Amino acid sequence: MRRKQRLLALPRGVERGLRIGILGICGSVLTACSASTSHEPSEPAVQAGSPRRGSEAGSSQGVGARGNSDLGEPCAAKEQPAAPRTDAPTDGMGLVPGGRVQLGASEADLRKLVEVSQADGLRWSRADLGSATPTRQVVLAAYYLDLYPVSVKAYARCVDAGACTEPNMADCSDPEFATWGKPKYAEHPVNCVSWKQAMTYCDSRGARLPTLDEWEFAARGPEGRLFPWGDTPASQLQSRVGNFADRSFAASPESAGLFPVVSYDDGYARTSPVGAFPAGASPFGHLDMAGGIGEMTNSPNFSERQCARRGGSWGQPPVAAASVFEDFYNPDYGSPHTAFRCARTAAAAAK
Ligand SMILES: [Ca+2]
Repeated sequence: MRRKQRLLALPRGVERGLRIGILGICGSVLTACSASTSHEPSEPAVQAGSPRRGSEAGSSQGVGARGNSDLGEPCAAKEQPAAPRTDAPTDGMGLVPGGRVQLGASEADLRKLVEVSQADGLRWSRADLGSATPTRQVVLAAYYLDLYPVSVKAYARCVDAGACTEPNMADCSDPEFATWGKPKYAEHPVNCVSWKQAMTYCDSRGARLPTLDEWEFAARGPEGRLFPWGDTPASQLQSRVGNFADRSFAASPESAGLFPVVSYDDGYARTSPVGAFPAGASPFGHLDMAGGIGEMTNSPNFSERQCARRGGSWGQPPVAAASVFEDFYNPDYGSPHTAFRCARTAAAAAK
């Protein structure tokens, strides 16, 4: 029942991705989606049989074309030491401090999400949200994370250098909404890329995809905010904090009446340029972690047999941008609602 309701609530492209996703790699090897980050589950504990998650995933040394034959399995952590770095990154990353952190959706968070969804006319119940992202204590090493999702322009540089391959429209759930190959989208996130392409891009910079734990902590900070900017949903704010299924989306042909029309209007019916909403910055200064486009992590999802995606999308309502809202992607296929940013373990943490 819950799955059916979620499918109805998600945009067209995501629905198709979900249907395709039944055969996803991660689901078929779910028990192999392992973790090396120390987890200490708290209330409620992760269900028996749920994947252990979060880890150092495929770090590497050096920058430049490296080939991608050793990226590991989709959303399955590579058990290898982090590559030491001797300098602070100069390629648009921001530091996230390590330590013991509390993650996941508390019962209070879940009640708030229900309120947010109902305020936006969705009428979701607590049962519709399931467990969202279960609460857990995690020890994270300090890491750097891209301040923005990877743009088309940035990805094109990797393609031009011969280290990356172009997004494959044949494997994109809705190529009509792809940002690749369209000059006006040069500053927008590159979408319609697979997990392997994302990992290859990050690897070319001596980086990797973030784990779900890393992504969530960067978005919520030590206060455990529901959204990067705080606990107030976008539709109840005066300032524009991100790109969601808003009034602009509702006026577009692709909206197809999927969601109730909210009062919020960010001005974009589809994707938006990276960094367009500085008011939506996370506690550590990262942008676009809510709305805009869903982001890959290199961790399996909790209750769906796919890889974990977070952050909400231009084609999802504001509630889906809550940092604990459970969503996922098929690693084998691209989607216009999925992009990525890269992470790198900080030097001090790698020693
Ligand atoms: Ca929008």
